[in-house]
Amino acid sequence: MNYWDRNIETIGREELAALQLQRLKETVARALNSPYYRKVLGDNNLSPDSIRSLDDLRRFPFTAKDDLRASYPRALLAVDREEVVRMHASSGTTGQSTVVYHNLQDLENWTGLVARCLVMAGATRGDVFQNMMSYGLFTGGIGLHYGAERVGMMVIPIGGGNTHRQIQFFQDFGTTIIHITPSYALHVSDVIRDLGLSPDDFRLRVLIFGAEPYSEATREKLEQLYRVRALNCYGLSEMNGPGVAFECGMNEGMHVWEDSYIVEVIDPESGDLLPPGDEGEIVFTTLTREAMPLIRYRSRDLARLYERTDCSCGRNFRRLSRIIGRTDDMLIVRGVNVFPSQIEHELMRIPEVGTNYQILLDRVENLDRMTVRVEITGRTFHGEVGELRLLKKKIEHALKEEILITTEIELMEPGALPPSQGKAKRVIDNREM
Ligand code: DLL
Repeated sequence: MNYWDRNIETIGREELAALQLQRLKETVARALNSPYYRKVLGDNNLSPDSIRSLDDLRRFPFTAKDDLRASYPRALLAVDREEVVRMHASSGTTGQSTVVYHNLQDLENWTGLVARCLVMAGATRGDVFQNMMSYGLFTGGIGLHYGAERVGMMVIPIGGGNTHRQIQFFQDFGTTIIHITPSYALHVSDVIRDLGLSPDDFRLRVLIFGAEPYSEATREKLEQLYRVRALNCYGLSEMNGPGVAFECGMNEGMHVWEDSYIVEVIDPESGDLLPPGDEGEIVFTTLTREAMPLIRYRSRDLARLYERTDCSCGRNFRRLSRIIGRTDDMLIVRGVNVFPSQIEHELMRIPEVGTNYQILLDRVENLDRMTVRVEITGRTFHGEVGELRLLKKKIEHALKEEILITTEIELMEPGALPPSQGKAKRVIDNREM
Protein backbone atom coordinates (compact mmCIF):
# COMPACT_ATOMS: atom_id res chain seq x y z
CA MET A 1 0.00 0.00 0.00
CA ASN A 2 1.35 3.39 -0.96
CA TYR A 3 1.17 6.41 1.28
CA TRP A 4 2.46 9.93 0.85
CA ASP A 5 2.55 10.52 4.59
CA ARG A 6 2.08 7.18 6.35
CA ASN A 7 2.00 8.58 9.88
CA ILE A 8 -0.87 10.93 9.30
CA GLU A 9 -2.74 8.74 6.81
CA THR A 10 -2.88 5.81 9.21
CA ILE A 11 -3.49 7.84 12.37
CA GLY A 12 -5.85 6.17 14.86
CA ARG A 13 -9.26 7.70 15.56
CA GLU A 14 -8.42 8.77 19.10
CA GLU A 15 -5.22 10.46 18.14
CA LEU A 16 -7.04 12.09 15.23
CA ALA A 17 -9.72 13.46 17.56
CA ALA A 18 -7.05 14.99 19.80
CA LEU A 19 -5.36 16.57 16.80
CA GLN A 20 -8.67 17.92 15.53
CA LEU A 21 -9.48 19.43 18.90
CA GLN A 22 -6.16 21.21 19.11
CA ARG A 23 -6.39 22.45 15.52
CA LEU A 24 -9.99 23.55 15.97
CA LYS A 25 -8.98 25.82 18.84
CA GLU A 26 -6.16 27.24 16.74
CA THR A 27 -8.58 27.77 13.87
CA VAL A 28 -11.03 29.70 16.03
CA ALA A 29 -8.19 31.83 17.38
CA ARG A 30 -7.02 32.61 13.85
CA ALA A 31 -10.53 33.24 12.58
CA LEU A 32 -10.93 35.98 15.20
CA ASN A 33 -8.35 37.99 13.26
CA SER A 34 -10.82 38.46 10.42
CA PRO A 35 -13.41 41.26 10.59
CA TYR A 36 -16.19 38.82 9.69
CA TYR A 37 -15.56 36.25 12.43
CA ARG A 38 -14.59 38.88 14.98
CA LYS A 39 -18.13 40.20 14.65
CA VAL A 40 -19.99 36.89 14.32
CA LEU A 41 -18.09 35.04 17.03
CA GLY A 42 -18.06 38.14 19.23
CA ASP A 43 -21.85 38.50 18.95
CA ASN A 44 -22.19 34.88 20.05
CA ASN A 45 -19.58 35.07 22.81
CA LEU A 46 -17.50 32.40 21.18
CA SER A 47 -13.73 32.06 21.51
CA PRO A 48 -11.15 29.26 21.54
CA ASP A 49 -12.11 28.74 25.20
CA SER A 50 -15.61 27.80 24.10
CA ILE A 51 -14.15 24.58 22.74
CA ARG A 52 -13.57 21.86 25.32
CA SER A 53 -14.58 18.96 23.13
CA LEU A 54 -15.22 18.51 19.44
CA ASP A 55 -18.96 18.53 20.15
CA ASP A 56 -18.65 22.20 21.09
CA LEU A 57 -18.27 22.98 17.41
CA ARG A 58 -22.05 22.66 17.20
CA ARG A 59 -22.41 25.86 19.18
CA PHE A 60 -20.84 27.77 16.32
CA PRO A 61 -23.04 29.31 13.64
CA PHE A 62 -22.78 28.11 10.06
CA THR A 63 -20.94 30.12 7.44
CA ALA A 64 -22.80 30.28 4.13
CA LYS A 65 -21.82 31.17 0.59
CA ASP A 66 -23.82 34.38 1.04
CA ASP A 67 -21.57 35.30 3.96
CA LEU A 68 -18.56 34.88 1.70
CA ARG A 69 -20.17 37.05 -0.90
CA ALA A 70 -21.09 39.71 1.62
CA SER A 71 -17.50 39.62 2.88
CA TYR A 72 -16.15 40.46 -0.56
CA PRO A 73 -13.40 41.37 -1.01
CA ARG A 74 -11.53 40.95 2.27
CA ALA A 75 -13.68 40.65 5.39
CA LEU A 76 -12.78 36.98 5.84
CA LEU A 77 -9.06 37.53 5.54
CA ALA A 78 -7.39 36.55 8.81
CA VAL A 79 -3.80 37.56 8.05
CA ASP A 80 -2.13 40.72 6.75
CA ARG A 81 -2.75 41.29 3.06
CA GLU A 82 1.04 41.21 2.52
CA GLU A 83 1.14 37.62 3.74
CA VAL A 84 -1.23 36.43 1.04
CA VAL A 85 0.48 34.81 -1.91
CA ARG A 86 -2.49 33.66 -3.96
CA MET A 87 -6.23 34.02 -4.34
CA HIS A 88 -8.82 31.96 -6.16
CA ALA A 89 -12.37 33.00 -6.95
CA SER A 90 -15.47 31.19 -8.05
CA SER A 91 -18.70 32.47 -9.45
CA GLY A 92 -21.41 33.74 -7.18
CA THR A 93 -25.11 33.79 -7.93
CA THR A 94 -25.33 37.37 -9.15
CA GLY A 95 -21.94 38.16 -10.46
CA GLN A 96 -20.37 38.61 -7.05
CA SER A 97 -17.43 36.21 -6.77
CA THR A 98 -16.45 34.41 -3.65
CA VAL A 99 -12.76 34.78 -2.95
CA VAL A 100 -10.41 32.48 -1.08
CA TYR A 101 -6.94 33.60 0.04
CA HIS A 102 -3.86 31.50 0.72
CA ASN A 103 -0.56 32.22 2.39
CA LEU A 104 2.58 30.19 1.67
CA GLN A 105 1.83 27.69 4.42
CA ASP A 106 -1.70 27.19 3.07
CA LEU A 107 -0.34 26.37 -0.37
CA GLU A 108 2.19 24.01 1.16
CA ASN A 109 -0.56 22.19 3.08
CA TRP A 110 -2.81 22.03 0.03
CA THR A 111 0.03 20.63 -2.08
CA GLY A 112 0.56 17.95 0.56
CA LEU A 113 -3.12 16.99 0.56
CA VAL A 114 -3.17 16.67 -3.22
CA ALA A 115 0.04 14.63 -3.14
CA ARG A 116 -1.66 12.26 -0.68
CA CYS A 117 -4.58 11.82 -3.08
CA LEU A 118 -2.34 11.17 -6.05
CA VAL A 119 -0.15 8.65 -4.28
CA MET A 120 -3.33 6.95 -3.05
CA ALA A 121 -4.31 6.72 -6.72
CA GLY A 122 -1.06 4.89 -7.39
CA ALA A 123 0.95 7.80 -8.78
CA THR A 124 4.72 7.62 -8.48
CA ARG A 125 7.82 9.37 -9.73
CA GLY A 126 8.14 8.75 -13.40
CA ASP A 127 4.43 8.93 -14.12
CA VAL A 128 3.34 11.38 -16.80
CA PHE A 129 0.43 13.47 -15.56
CA GLN A 130 -1.67 15.30 -18.13
CA ASN A 131 -3.76 17.92 -16.38
CA MET A 132 -6.78 18.41 -18.62
CA MET A 133 -8.63 20.85 -16.33
CA SER A 134 -8.52 24.54 -16.95
CA TYR A 135 -5.95 26.69 -15.18
CA GLY A 136 -6.80 30.09 -13.74
CA LEU A 137 -9.09 31.20 -10.96
CA PHE A 138 -10.70 27.76 -11.08
CA THR A 139 -8.87 25.48 -8.68
CA GLY A 140 -8.99 22.29 -10.77
CA GLY A 141 -5.93 23.10 -12.88
CA ILE A 142 -3.40 24.72 -10.60
CA GLY A 143 -4.67 22.81 -7.54
CA LEU A 144 -3.66 19.41 -8.84
CA HIS A 145 -0.58 20.76 -10.57
CA TYR A 146 1.63 21.40 -7.58
CA GLY A 147 0.69 18.17 -5.82
CA ALA A 148 1.54 16.23 -8.97
CA GLU A 149 4.93 17.91 -9.24
CA ARG A 150 5.57 17.27 -5.56
CA VAL A 151 5.00 13.55 -6.12
CA GLY A 152 7.64 13.79 -8.81
CA MET A 153 5.52 13.14 -11.85
CA MET A 154 6.17 14.89 -15.11
CA VAL A 155 3.29 17.33 -15.35
CA ILE A 156 1.78 18.45 -18.65
CA PRO A 157 -0.17 21.62 -17.77
CA ILE A 158 -2.19 21.57 -20.97
CA GLY A 159 -5.52 22.61 -19.40
CA GLY A 160 -8.90 21.88 -20.97
CA GLY A 161 -9.89 21.75 -24.62
CA ASN A 162 -7.79 21.31 -27.75
CA THR A 163 -8.75 17.67 -27.95
CA HIS A 164 -6.61 16.56 -30.90
CA ARG A 165 -3.53 17.94 -29.24
CA GLN A 166 -4.47 16.24 -25.97
CA ILE A 167 -4.61 12.89 -27.73
CA GLN A 168 -1.41 13.59 -29.62
CA PHE A 169 0.26 14.26 -26.26
CA PHE A 170 -1.04 10.95 -24.85
CA GLN A 171 0.96 9.32 -27.62
CA ASP A 172 4.02 11.56 -27.80
CA PHE A 173 4.70 11.79 -24.07
CA GLY A 174 3.33 8.45 -22.89
CA THR A 175 0.78 10.00 -20.54
CA THR A 176 -0.08 7.59 -17.73
CA ILE A 177 -2.49 9.59 -15.54
CA ILE A 178 -5.04 12.17 -16.60
CA HIS A 179 -7.09 14.61 -14.57
CA ILE A 180 -10.26 15.50 -16.41
CA THR A 181 -13.96 16.17 -15.93
CA PRO A 182 -16.02 13.05 -16.67
CA SER A 183 -18.05 14.88 -19.32
CA TYR A 184 -14.89 15.90 -21.18
CA ALA A 185 -13.56 12.34 -20.85
CA LEU A 186 -16.67 11.13 -22.70
CA HIS A 187 -16.02 13.58 -25.51
CA VAL A 188 -12.31 12.74 -25.71
CA SER A 189 -13.15 9.05 -26.05
CA ASP A 190 -15.39 9.87 -29.05
CA VAL A 191 -12.55 11.74 -30.69
CA ILE A 192 -10.14 8.90 -29.98
CA ARG A 193 -12.53 6.55 -31.74
CA ASP A 194 -13.05 8.95 -34.68
CA LEU A 195 -9.31 9.14 -35.15
CA GLY A 196 -9.24 5.36 -35.50
CA LEU A 197 -7.26 5.01 -32.27
CA SER A 198 -7.91 2.82 -29.24
CA PRO A 199 -6.75 2.78 -25.61
CA ASP A 200 -4.09 0.26 -26.68
CA ASP A 201 -2.34 3.09 -28.47
CA PHE A 202 -1.73 4.87 -25.15
CA ARG A 203 -0.09 4.14 -21.83
CA LEU A 204 -2.88 5.51 -19.66
CA ARG A 205 -3.39 3.70 -16.37
CA VAL A 206 -5.46 5.98 -14.13
CA LEU A 207 -8.21 8.53 -14.78
CA ILE A 208 -8.94 11.11 -12.11
CA PHE A 209 -12.42 12.58 -12.32
CA GLY A 210 -13.80 15.56 -10.46
CA ALA A 211 -15.31 19.05 -10.48
CA GLU A 212 -18.78 17.93 -11.54
CA PRO A 213 -21.37 15.33 -10.61
CA TYR A 214 -21.57 12.06 -12.52
CA SER A 215 -23.10 8.68 -11.91
CA GLU A 216 -21.60 5.30 -11.12
CA ALA A 217 -22.85 4.15 -14.56
CA THR A 218 -20.83 6.92 -16.23
CA ARG A 219 -17.74 5.85 -14.32
CA GLU A 220 -18.22 2.24 -15.43
CA LYS A 221 -18.77 3.28 -19.01
CA LEU A 222 -15.61 5.40 -19.00
CA GLU A 223 -13.59 2.65 -17.37
CA GLN A 224 -14.65 0.35 -20.20
CA LEU A 225 -13.95 2.93 -22.89
CA TYR A 226 -10.45 3.70 -21.58
CA ARG A 227 -9.85 0.25 -20.07
CA VAL A 228 -8.35 1.74 -16.91
CA ARG A 229 -9.36 2.63 -13.35
CA ALA A 230 -11.18 5.88 -12.69
CA LEU A 231 -11.08 7.52 -9.26
CA ASN A 232 -13.32 10.21 -7.85
CA CYS A 233 -11.80 13.46 -6.59
CA TYR A 234 -13.93 15.94 -4.66
CA GLY A 235 -13.37 19.43 -3.46
CA LEU A 236 -14.62 23.01 -3.56
CA SER A 237 -12.72 26.24 -3.82
CA GLU A 238 -13.87 27.39 -0.39
CA MET A 239 -12.00 24.37 1.03
CA ASN A 240 -8.97 25.01 -1.26
CA GLY A 241 -10.34 23.05 -4.22
CA PRO A 242 -9.44 19.48 -5.18
CA GLY A 243 -7.82 17.45 -2.43
CA VAL A 244 -10.60 17.46 0.17
CA ALA A 245 -11.76 13.88 -0.42
CA PHE A 246 -10.50 11.18 -2.75
CA GLU A 247 -11.16 7.53 -3.48
CA CYS A 248 -8.66 4.94 -2.36
CA GLY A 249 -9.66 2.34 -4.92
CA MET A 250 -11.60 0.09 -2.54
CA ASN A 251 -14.81 1.43 -4.09
CA GLU A 252 -16.32 2.43 -0.78
CA GLY A 253 -16.34 6.19 -1.09
CA MET A 254 -13.85 9.01 -0.81
CA HIS A 255 -11.68 9.47 2.26
CA VAL A 256 -11.98 12.97 3.69
CA TRP A 257 -8.67 14.28 5.05
CA GLU A 258 -10.00 14.79 8.55
CA ASP A 259 -6.73 16.08 9.94
CA SER A 260 -7.36 19.14 7.75
CA TYR A 261 -11.17 19.32 7.72
CA ILE A 262 -13.92 18.50 10.17
CA VAL A 263 -16.85 17.20 8.21
CA GLU A 264 -20.47 17.20 9.38
CA VAL A 265 -23.67 16.23 7.59
CA ILE A 266 -26.76 18.27 8.36
CA ASP A 267 -30.41 18.38 7.42
CA PRO A 268 -30.41 21.27 4.93
CA GLU A 269 -33.81 22.46 6.16
CA SER A 270 -33.38 22.41 9.93
CA GLY A 271 -29.59 22.59 10.14
CA ASP A 272 -29.65 19.65 12.59
CA LEU A 273 -26.78 17.20 12.60
CA LEU A 274 -27.72 13.90 10.91
CA PRO A 275 -26.65 10.44 12.03
CA PRO A 276 -23.90 8.67 10.05
CA GLY A 277 -25.10 7.22 6.78
CA ASP A 278 -27.97 9.66 6.27
CA GLU A 279 -28.03 11.81 3.19
CA GLY A 280 -27.64 15.50 3.90
CA GLU A 281 -25.68 18.67 3.26
CA ILE A 282 -21.97 18.48 3.88
CA VAL A 283 -20.50 21.10 6.17
CA PHE A 284 -16.76 21.69 6.48
CA THR A 285 -14.51 23.37 9.00
CA THR A 286 -10.92 24.03 7.94
CA LEU A 287 -8.34 22.92 10.51
CA THR A 288 -5.04 24.12 9.10
CA ARG A 289 -5.90 27.08 6.95
CA GLU A 290 -4.24 30.30 8.01
CA ALA A 291 -5.11 33.10 5.58
CA MET A 292 -8.79 32.31 5.51
CA PRO A 293 -10.12 29.82 8.03
CA LEU A 294 -13.78 28.86 7.57
CA ILE A 295 -15.95 27.49 10.34
CA ARG A 296 -18.92 25.23 9.55
CA TYR A 297 -19.06 26.18 5.90
CA ARG A 298 -22.22 24.91 4.19
CA SER A 299 -21.13 23.34 0.91
CA ARG A 300 -24.65 22.93 -0.48
CA ASP A 301 -23.52 19.52 -1.70
CA LEU A 302 -25.63 16.53 -0.72
CA ALA A 303 -23.94 13.25 0.16
CA ARG A 304 -23.65 10.56 2.83
CA LEU A 305 -20.84 10.17 5.30
CA TYR A 306 -20.33 6.48 6.07
CA GLU A 307 -20.17 5.29 9.64
CA ARG A 308 -17.32 2.81 9.34
CA THR A 309 -13.94 4.38 9.69
CA ASP A 310 -11.63 1.44 9.02
CA CYS A 311 -10.77 0.70 5.42
CA SER A 312 -8.76 -2.09 3.83
CA CYS A 313 -6.44 0.56 2.41
CA GLY A 314 -5.20 1.17 5.97
CA ARG A 315 -6.63 4.66 6.34
CA ASN A 316 -9.10 5.46 9.09
CA PHE A 317 -10.44 8.70 7.66
CA ARG A 318 -14.17 8.71 7.19
CA ARG A 319 -15.56 8.22 3.72
CA LEU A 320 -17.98 10.31 1.75
CA SER A 321 -20.34 8.92 -0.86
CA ARG A 322 -20.50 10.24 -4.39
CA ILE A 323 -22.11 13.73 -4.46
CA ILE A 324 -25.82 13.08 -4.88
CA GLY A 325 -27.08 16.59 -5.61
CA ARG A 326 -27.11 20.18 -4.45
CA THR A 327 -29.36 22.17 -2.18
CA ASP A 328 -29.25 25.14 -4.55
CA ASP A 329 -29.74 25.49 -8.29
CA MET A 330 -26.07 25.69 -9.25
CA LEU A 331 -25.40 24.04 -12.60
CA ILE A 332 -22.05 22.64 -13.64
CA VAL A 333 -21.58 23.03 -17.38
CA ARG A 334 -18.35 21.73 -18.89
CA GLY A 335 -16.88 21.84 -15.43
CA VAL A 336 -17.82 25.50 -14.91
CA ASN A 337 -20.19 26.46 -12.11
CA VAL A 338 -23.12 28.51 -13.32
CA PHE A 339 -26.04 29.93 -11.38
CA PRO A 340 -29.22 30.60 -13.39
CA SER A 341 -29.45 33.91 -11.53
CA GLN A 342 -26.21 35.06 -13.20
CA ILE A 343 -27.84 34.52 -16.58
CA GLU A 344 -31.00 36.29 -15.51
CA HIS A 345 -29.01 39.21 -14.16
CA GLU A 346 -27.22 39.70 -17.48
CA LEU A 347 -30.36 39.25 -19.60
CA MET A 348 -32.40 41.74 -17.65
CA ARG A 349 -29.78 44.44 -18.16
CA ILE A 350 -30.38 44.32 -21.91
CA PRO A 351 -33.24 46.67 -22.87
CA GLU A 352 -34.42 44.61 -25.87
CA VAL A 353 -34.94 41.57 -23.65
CA GLY A 354 -38.53 40.82 -22.63
CA THR A 355 -39.75 39.10 -19.51
CA ASN A 356 -39.24 35.39 -19.97
CA TYR A 357 -36.32 33.09 -20.67
CA GLN A 358 -35.40 29.45 -20.46
CA ILE A 359 -32.11 27.60 -20.09
CA LEU A 360 -31.76 24.35 -21.95
CA LEU A 361 -28.95 21.90 -21.31
CA ASP A 362 -28.13 18.91 -23.45
CA ARG A 363 -25.16 16.90 -24.49
CA VAL A 364 -24.06 16.90 -28.12
CA GLU A 365 -21.30 14.48 -29.05
CA ASN A 366 -20.70 14.09 -25.34
CA LEU A 367 -20.12 17.80 -24.82
CA ASP A 368 -22.42 19.94 -22.71
CA ARG A 369 -24.36 22.51 -24.70
CA MET A 370 -26.26 25.38 -23.16
CA THR A 371 -29.02 27.12 -25.09
CA VAL A 372 -30.69 30.20 -23.72
CA ARG A 373 -34.09 30.99 -25.16
CA VAL A 374 -34.87 34.63 -24.65
CA GLU A 375 -38.15 36.39 -25.24
CA ILE A 376 -37.49 39.84 -26.66
CA THR A 377 -39.77 42.83 -26.98
CA GLY A 378 -42.36 42.72 -29.77
CA ARG A 379 -40.91 45.77 -31.47
CA THR A 380 -37.46 44.26 -31.63
CA PHE A 381 -38.77 40.88 -32.74
CA HIS A 382 -40.55 42.39 -35.72
CA GLY A 383 -37.67 44.72 -36.49
CA GLU A 384 -34.83 44.25 -38.92
CA VAL A 385 -33.05 40.94 -39.34
CA GLY A 386 -29.66 42.59 -39.11
CA GLU A 387 -30.52 44.05 -35.74
CA LEU A 388 -31.70 40.71 -34.48
CA ARG A 389 -28.40 39.19 -35.45
CA LEU A 390 -26.57 41.92 -33.56
CA LEU A 391 -28.77 41.45 -30.51
CA LYS A 392 -28.06 37.74 -30.50
CA LYS A 393 -24.33 38.46 -30.55
CA LYS A 394 -24.73 41.05 -27.81
CA ILE A 395 -26.53 38.59 -25.53
CA GLU A 396 -24.07 35.82 -26.28
CA HIS A 397 -21.19 38.14 -25.49
CA ALA A 398 -22.72 39.42 -22.23
CA LEU A 399 -23.32 35.87 -21.03
CA LYS A 400 -19.86 34.72 -22.02
CA GLU A 401 -18.32 37.59 -20.05
CA GLU A 402 -20.30 36.63 -16.99
CA ILE A 403 -20.40 32.81 -16.98
CA LEU A 404 -17.33 32.15 -19.14
CA ILE A 405 -18.98 29.65 -21.43
CA THR A 406 -20.39 30.06 -24.90
CA THR A 407 -24.14 29.69 -25.17
CA GLU A 408 -26.48 29.29 -28.11
CA ILE A 409 -29.01 32.11 -28.08
CA GLU A 410 -32.51 31.67 -29.47
CA LEU A 411 -34.55 34.85 -29.73
CA MET A 412 -38.24 34.27 -29.16
CA GLU A 413 -41.42 36.22 -29.71
CA PRO A 414 -43.12 37.60 -26.59
CA GLY A 415 -45.31 34.89 -25.06
CA ALA A 416 -43.56 32.05 -26.90
CA LEU A 417 -42.18 30.44 -23.75
CA PRO A 418 -44.44 28.75 -21.20
CA PRO A 419 -45.41 31.41 -18.68
CA SER A 420 -44.49 30.84 -15.07
CA GLN A 421 -47.38 29.80 -12.88
CA GLY A 422 -45.80 30.12 -9.52
CA LYS A 423 -42.23 28.96 -9.15
CA ALA A 424 -40.68 29.35 -12.58
CA LYS A 425 -39.01 26.32 -14.08
CA ARG A 426 -36.27 28.02 -16.00
CA VAL A 427 -33.82 25.17 -16.46
CA ILE A 428 -34.43 22.10 -18.57
CA ASP A 429 -31.55 19.71 -18.11
CA ASN A 430 -31.62 16.89 -20.66
CA ARG A 431 -28.09 15.72 -19.97
CA GLU A 432 -27.74 12.17 -18.83
CA MET A 433 -25.55 11.90 -15.77
O1 DLL B 1 -14.66 22.04 -8.71
C1 DLL B 1 -12.77 21.82 -7.23
C2 DLL B 1 -12.35 20.59 -7.93
C3 DLL B 1 -11.57 20.69 -9.07
C4 DLL B 1 -12.67 19.35 -7.44
C5 DLL B 1 -11.12 19.54 -9.70
C6 DLL B 1 -12.22 18.20 -8.04
C7 DLL B 1 -11.44 18.31 -9.17
P1 DLL B 1 -15.49 24.64 -7.41
O2 DLL B 1 -15.30 25.20 -8.76
O3 DLL B 1 -15.55 25.55 -6.25
O4 DLL B 1 -14.32 23.65 -7.07
O5 DLL B 1 -16.80 23.75 -7.46
C8 DLL B 1 -17.15 23.01 -6.33
O6 DLL B 1 -18.15 21.28 -7.70
O7 DLL B 1 -19.38 21.98 -4.44
C9 DLL B 1 -19.53 20.21 -6.12
O8 DLL B 1 -20.86 20.64 -6.32
C10 DLL B 1 -18.83 20.06 -7.47
N1 DLL B 1 -17.87 18.95 -7.45
C11 DLL B 1 -16.54 19.02 -7.29
N2 DLL B 1 -16.00 17.78 -7.32
C12 DLL B 1 -17.02 16.91 -7.51
C13 DLL B 1 -17.13 15.50 -7.64
C14 DLL B 1 -14.01 22.48 -7.78
N3 DLL B 1 -16.07 14.70 -7.59
C15 DLL B 1 -18.38 22.18 -6.61
N4 DLL B 1 -18.38 14.97 -7.80
C16 DLL B 1 -18.71 21.28 -5.44
C17 DLL B 1 -19.46 15.76 -7.84
C18 DLL B 1 -18.21 17.67 -7.59
N5 DLL B 1 -19.42 17.09 -7.74
